[in-house]
Amino acid sequence: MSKPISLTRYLVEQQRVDGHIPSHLRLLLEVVARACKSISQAVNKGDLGGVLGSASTENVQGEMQKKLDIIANEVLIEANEWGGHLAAMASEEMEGIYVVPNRYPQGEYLLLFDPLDGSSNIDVNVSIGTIFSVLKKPEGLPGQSQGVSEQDFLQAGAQQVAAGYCVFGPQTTLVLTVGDGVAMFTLDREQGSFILTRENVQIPPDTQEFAINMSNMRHWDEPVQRYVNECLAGKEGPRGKDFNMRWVASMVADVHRILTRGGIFMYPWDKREPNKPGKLRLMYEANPMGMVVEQAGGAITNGQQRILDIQPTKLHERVSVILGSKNEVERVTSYHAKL
Ligand code: AHM
Ligand code: MG
Repeated sequence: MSKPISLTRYLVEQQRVDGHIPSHLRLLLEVVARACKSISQAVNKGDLGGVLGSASTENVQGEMQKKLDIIANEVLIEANEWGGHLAAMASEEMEGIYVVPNRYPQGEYLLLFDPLDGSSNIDVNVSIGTIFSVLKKPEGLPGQSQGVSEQDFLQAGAQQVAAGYCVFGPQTTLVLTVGDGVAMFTLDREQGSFILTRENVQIPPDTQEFAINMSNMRHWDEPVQRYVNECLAGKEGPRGKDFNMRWVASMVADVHRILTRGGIFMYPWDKREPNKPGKLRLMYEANPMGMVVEQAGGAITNGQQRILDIQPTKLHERVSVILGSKNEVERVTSYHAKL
């Protein structure tokens, strides 16, 4: 049997191949993985660690924070602030950006994260995860100050240099792309390291499985209603085949299933809050998942355009999301075009 390949070795090899990733990006990804290990430990302890339940505070989105949302946010900040690889961080749980303090060296990367996605599942022992996105800080014009601002973060998802997530489920699995396909690493708890378990992950282009919160059906727009109704009609309907449905209510778990066996995931705009483009956040949920999904041969749109082409206008911008098996995503997107 061939020797297991650790995440460290995988990243070192990525660095060697044509200088595929610079050393600071390698360091950054190792630190993010280490933070994910700590978060995984906290998640695993659950009630024994006193980490479940609400923190009685609200985040910038007006959502109640769970204790683990705050713990995971702190773990990521503390792990990443001193290594010299980052200029600043941004998170679902912080209103503004977190600039690396002056006492540490400033790096050239920007890190965005949703520290614990699927918060509603924390207390009920269902899979949750950490999502992360890495951008390069834009180079300032000669004579400009060297500081970092929120504006530096407002780059389209296509500019990401790395992205991924870590799902805390029956196994803890880190999924990563540096723009050269998607690799999965399973946490070996005895060794304390992530081990490469799948490479060149590919999402099948066709599927018979969709994921959407059906309780919102009456609020959706016509194209999404049409698509789901056609799936529900099964063999006798226009699609001529039966569809299965799954909804974990943790994007990380739903996306992980899609990477494993295909499928389509939708969190579309709906009429409950017509002024919001959607529920999910563009910069630290849709964009990183979009990079992973596209690198695995899938697609992601907001119904109108490729999500990775959207120019963000604010850090906590929301977006309608349709992602997964390419042919299904294209079908739903084409229904929007016919409006
Ligand atoms: P969160 O970041 O506050 O946890 O919200 C995002 C989550 C996604 O993981 C998931 O797909 C969705 O919200 C579930 O929403 P709903 O509870 O409406 O089904
Ligand atoms: Mg989230």
